[in-house]
Amino acid sequence: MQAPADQDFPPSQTPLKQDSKPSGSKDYLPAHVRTSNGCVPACSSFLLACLLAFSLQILLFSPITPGTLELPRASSASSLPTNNQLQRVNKLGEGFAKNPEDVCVNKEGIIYTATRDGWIKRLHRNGSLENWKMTNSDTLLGITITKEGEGDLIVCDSEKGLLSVSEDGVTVLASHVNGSKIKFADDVIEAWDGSLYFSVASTKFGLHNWYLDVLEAKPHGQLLKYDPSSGETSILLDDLGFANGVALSRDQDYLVVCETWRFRCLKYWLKGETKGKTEIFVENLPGGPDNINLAPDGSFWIALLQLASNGLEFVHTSKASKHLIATFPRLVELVNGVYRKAAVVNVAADGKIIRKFDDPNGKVMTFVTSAFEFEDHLYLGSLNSNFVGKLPLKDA
Ligand SMILES: [Ca+2]
Ligand SMILES: [Ca+2]
Repeated sequence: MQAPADQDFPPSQTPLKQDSKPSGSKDYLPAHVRTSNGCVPACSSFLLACLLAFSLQILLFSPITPGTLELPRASSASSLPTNNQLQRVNKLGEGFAKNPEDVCVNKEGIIYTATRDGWIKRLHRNGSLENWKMTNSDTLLGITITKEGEGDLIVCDSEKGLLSVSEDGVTVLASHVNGSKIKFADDVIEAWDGSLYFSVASTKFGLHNWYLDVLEAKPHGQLLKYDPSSGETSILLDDLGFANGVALSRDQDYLVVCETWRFRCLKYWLKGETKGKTEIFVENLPGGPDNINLAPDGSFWIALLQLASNGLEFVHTSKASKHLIATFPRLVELVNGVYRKAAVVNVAADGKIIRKFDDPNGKVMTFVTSAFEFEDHLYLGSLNSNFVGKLPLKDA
């Protein structure tokens, strides 16, 4: 507010009004805050104390020590036109497949998924849905079928580690690495030699707190290898930004591992002169990559998560906001965009994005976590659906 023209006060000094006492008087206060019993200063102090206590509470009880997250920049990939294709899906097993995070199809065309109620479910070609094997776990994530779609099913359990599921039952293959319990196993793939490559999304946070890893934005992810001949598990890569989907190239000369909150996927070489080295496969994706699957033509299908809500992107560069949200988990739903839309991209073996399918306003599908191509159809898993989506690719 501007002072009247006939008054000239230094900017730091509040003008005295007519009823004010002279400066230096013991109980001097501007008239607008002075009261007869002096309760306003007490109230101000109380409010200040409350604010300090609130801030301290947030800092002391915040479960994260945040860094800042670099959100994807505008690019040709982010400007791929929206096309509502994911709104065209047929809903398989609707009502009987709770949050099917990952989907795969075996050689005979039987669809497998691991659901939140602990069942490994199978969808047969005739449309029937079978509760196949019970794992007694509500934290199942990525799956794969061994022997190129003809063997057993391998499942990542974010509590127990790596499980093998066959007609004979459920076996834990790997639960520890270097003496530590494997936490948050996320996705797995088998190589021709029987080795199982799998990801650990976070060694710090669990499945139910996964978004805290995004808010913290410090790399706690790993790529592990299980050797079936020795039964040993080893760490291949550390310090990954939420290690998620894993897939092998068509020739199995490299493996791709997704780093969700880095919006990129890495290529890890398994053969040749560059064996053991990593390079970027695709970066600046228009969403956080979740599961990835090799397509029959040698390209890859990657499900993308909307990690930031529109208009609330600033949260990811403000440490104070991150502390506040991490302390009050209900706020997570507000800033997390995964329940608002869905997208999958098809990326060529050279890392170029070929096409994108989406549901831009979450009308039919949100939080799509997996896309698996089989016989000209895409099978879609989601952490917010009670069905497996089936999309015909021929006219998409
Ligand atoms: Ca998988
Ligand atoms: Ca995943």
